[in-house]
Amino acid sequence: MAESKRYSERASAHTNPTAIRLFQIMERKQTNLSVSADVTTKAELLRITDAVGPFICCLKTHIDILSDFDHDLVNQLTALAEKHDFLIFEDRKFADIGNTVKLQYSSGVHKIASWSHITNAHIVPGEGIVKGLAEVGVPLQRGLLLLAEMSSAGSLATGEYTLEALRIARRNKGFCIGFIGQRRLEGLIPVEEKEDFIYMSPGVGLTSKGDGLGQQYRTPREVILDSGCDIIIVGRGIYGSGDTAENAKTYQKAGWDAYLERLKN
Ligand code: BMP
Repeated sequence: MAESKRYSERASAHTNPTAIRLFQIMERKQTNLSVSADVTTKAELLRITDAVGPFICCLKTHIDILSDFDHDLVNQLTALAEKHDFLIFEDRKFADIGNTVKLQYSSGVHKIASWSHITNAHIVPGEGIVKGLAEVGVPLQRGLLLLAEMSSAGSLATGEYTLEALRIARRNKGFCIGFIGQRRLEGLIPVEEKEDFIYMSPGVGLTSKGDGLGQQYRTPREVILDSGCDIIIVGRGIYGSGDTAENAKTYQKAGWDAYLERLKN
């Protein structure tokens, strides 16, 4: 099972170039932390990114919430990704038919595919969404995550829906590198030993339990050790209050300690 292997071992066995890079960065920087910088100005996003850069394997963006987006921002984020050695994950949550998402991914104001190493999609429309995104993402060697579960209260992504996400990912292995979810799913459906999906899990907080709008938080230990996920995604727990870099360091340590503990089991 992937869960009991080191990230470096998983890097050597993987076939998707983005997944390989991600695992290598995680091992090199000893971090399974992804920061979600959900702010609305370019200056604030760049400030947070530079502060957390040394402690993360991946920066998660919501590029459509920026009120002053321009392509200089993309250039600066790309430069910071090179400076600090992390990947960029645009949390676009595509949710339309294959032909439409293909255009949304490649074109428009944001041209997501040109700069974002990883993006994600809901499976509500069926497998065509993955096929459409793959036409753009595969030639660029990008990776796709499917939303198998959500962290919010009352989420409808449960049961058979969640299992279907796993089945779709298995049929589209070259491009689907993993899931946004709350726990590792491989135990629910038999998978081949060589299959390796990355589980990135949002809804992570060390102090808060929720936000009053349905978000539910678990600790890094619950996510990595108890639920077998690979990467913790932390937003307001890091940039919400206090020293952003210090907070990132704290979450990096909590996530990595939980991973080391998991390897011992
Ligand atoms: P925060 O840690 O501040 O609650 O932010 C969580 C981030 O993860 C947000 O950007 C949100 O869009 C995203 N997210 C989530 O919270 N739950 C999910 O199930 C999927 C997400 O992408």
